[in-house]
Amino acid sequence: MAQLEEKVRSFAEELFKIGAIKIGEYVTKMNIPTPIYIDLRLIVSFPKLIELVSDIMIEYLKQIPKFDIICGVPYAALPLASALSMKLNIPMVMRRKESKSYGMRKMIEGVYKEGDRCLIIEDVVTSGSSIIETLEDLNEVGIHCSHALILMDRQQGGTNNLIKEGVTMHSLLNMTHLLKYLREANYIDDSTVNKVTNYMLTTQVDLSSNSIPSLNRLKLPYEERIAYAKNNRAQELFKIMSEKRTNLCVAADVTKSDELISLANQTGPYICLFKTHIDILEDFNIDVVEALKKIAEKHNFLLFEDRKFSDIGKTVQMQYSNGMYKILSWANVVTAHSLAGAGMLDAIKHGNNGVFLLAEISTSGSIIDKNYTEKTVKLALQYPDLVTGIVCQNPLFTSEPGFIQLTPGVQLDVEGDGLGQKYNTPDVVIGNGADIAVVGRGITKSSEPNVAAEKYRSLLWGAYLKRIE
Ligand code: 6AU
Repeated sequence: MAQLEEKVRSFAEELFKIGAIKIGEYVTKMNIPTPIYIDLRLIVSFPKLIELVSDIMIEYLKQIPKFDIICGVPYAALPLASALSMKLNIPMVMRRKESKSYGMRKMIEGVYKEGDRCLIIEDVVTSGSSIIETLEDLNEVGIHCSHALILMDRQQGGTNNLIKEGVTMHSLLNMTHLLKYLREANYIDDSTVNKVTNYMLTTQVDLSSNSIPSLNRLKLPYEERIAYAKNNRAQELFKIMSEKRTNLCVAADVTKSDELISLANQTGPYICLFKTHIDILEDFNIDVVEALKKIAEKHNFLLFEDRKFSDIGKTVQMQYSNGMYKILSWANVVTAHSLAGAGMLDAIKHGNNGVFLLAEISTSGSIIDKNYTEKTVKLALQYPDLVTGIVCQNPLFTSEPGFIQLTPGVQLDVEGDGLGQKYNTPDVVIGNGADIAVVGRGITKSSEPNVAAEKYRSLLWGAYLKRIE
């Protein structure tokens, strides 16, 4: 047994030496930031290491009941499963990641029969979700699996999640032992051990609950949410918001270019987003947006055209790029309605830009219902690279810290505008989940927009600090 432990220790050290263990700021497959990243795909380039791993695996097999076939979870575990299959002379099957679009659309390749007992091989387990996907495909064709042999258990809930599926997990190495061996070899220091241990304990993934409690966006500071955002503009916004200490977007709904430019100059120091309805300008000229771009750069905010695209993809594409406003050439983010569905989102995907999808509207008598709102949120979450956030009035996606809730309809001491608009105070909207609040007439109608902007910024920021406390 001591000999086996020495082999496992040397396996851990080798992993570090080949660069398969990375310490720093990374993100896991489930989009959770992590201070340690383990990339076992690298070991395909080190045959001696595969040999060592297969020897250790064979030792572990003594604890596992007999099986008829082996299946590796694609892709990282495939070379390990092949090595084991050859050493033991036990056949292997392979699970496809996607089914073929031709032929028999089989998910499991290789020879097997109903009732075969299978051992699943996996490299790293966090939640166990990849093993569960493989298990489902194997079960579908009548193959039974009750044991999985894995190289590395991150100890973040995988064991429990798999037990619920009837699978016992056997791991060669777990995070506790990995940290111990690396510390003893002086590859890492005590502070790394503490940081990773603390992370492991606080970031447990329970696949049977719909949300991950530690990922409540309402409680996370903006700077910590950068790591969860997939859309570049969302990342930029979180950065600007943290640096400038502002979650204020001004809605610059004015009809003259010089007024628009003056508003940008006056409110610039206090905002993260400058929102326009460019088509309400009576004297539009492309120079206006050139001027706005310069002010945005000077004061570090993003330009946001509230175009509320809603047509078929092809038309939206032209509305976005062409015409006299050439929105794509200057707006960093835009708004869109979700009613045309995924095709419209595919059509407006452009480089770095971002979209806020409208899931709720701030007017009384709106005909948007719960079903539409839920479908919009679902659609938005399917486009994390494109969607910066969601325009809404309620905390609809609290377990998705990478997306931004943008809430308009904010003004102090006013309940409505007589045309359907409903207002809430900064405290109320931040309490209702807003990450960025949009203030229009509360600022634009003030005799001193700079003073009003600073007042709203300070109130909104205070409410946010209270929320994350
Ligand atoms: O503060 P106000 O009422 O002067 O301005 C609110 C701004 C306007 C609206 O077009 C916009 O916010 N808006 C939106 C957005 C941003 O899409 C959605 C919504 O539900 N309500 C709303 O007022 O520029």
